[in-house]
Amino acid sequence: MSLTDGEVVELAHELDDAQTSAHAVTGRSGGEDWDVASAYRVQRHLMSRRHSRGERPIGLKLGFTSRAKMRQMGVHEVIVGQLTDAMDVPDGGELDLGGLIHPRVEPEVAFRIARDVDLDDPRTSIATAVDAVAPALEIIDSRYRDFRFSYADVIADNTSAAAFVIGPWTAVRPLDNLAVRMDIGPRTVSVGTTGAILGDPIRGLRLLAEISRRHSIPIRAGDVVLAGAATAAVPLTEGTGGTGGTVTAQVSGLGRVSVRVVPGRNGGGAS
Ligand code: 0L1
Ligand code: MG
Repeated sequence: MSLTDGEVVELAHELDDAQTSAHAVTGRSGGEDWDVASAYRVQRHLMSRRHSRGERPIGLKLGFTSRAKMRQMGVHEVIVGQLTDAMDVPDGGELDLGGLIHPRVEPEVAFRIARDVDLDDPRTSIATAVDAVAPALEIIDSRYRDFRFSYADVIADNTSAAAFVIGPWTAVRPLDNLAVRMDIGPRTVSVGTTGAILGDPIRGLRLLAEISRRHSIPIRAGDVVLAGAATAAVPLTEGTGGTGGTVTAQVSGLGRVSVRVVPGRNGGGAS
């Protein structure tokens, strides 16, 4: 089912308000899915609203990149979201939980895109546009209550994107089997390998180009691309030590990236 322009605008405003007020909403599907093209239209409208408030687009992210997560959601395609400078937390900096609803953190790898990618040229290989890779952390924060959403819902919600941290950029190298570990404070909370990201994170770039072409999402020089999670996301709650500790991801051969989590200076906080 395709949405009307009015429905697209209404849903984008609802999701944007949920994000700015840190209050969760219910997905529109009530269990039934709606069409992916409409979902990317909602995402586009949502992002143009954020851009008009002064946020600058600085990259893209892939989601549902692990086979296990795809199976769990009954889908066969990754999803693409958009990053802005407001989501960018410096390596070693602070993540304020105040404006977030129920954040989770996941260890990732990131690509840096050196030149604009011409998505209309069938010979384009986005992998050749990558000039550096880095360890990364992504903080996801679904605007839907209890992270309950359909495939289209989560695309409309900009794939739960909330914040990200990029570690030191380093020369491009094989990424198909690097050990990944994420710690919160002294505790290791997840371990995995970059192979969990589509067998090799580089594969995500071709899928990114396909989806970006289909839904008119530009890929520009200087963009950061989050390739997807190497392990399950971990809630930033008291129980995980994630409301006051330092989260560190270590990717073998790439180095480490960290962020200090500070509980809700703006009065809110993880629930
Ligand atoms: O980055 C991701 O893989 C998350 C995609 C959205 C699904 C979720 O919120 O768990
Ligand atoms: Mg992610």
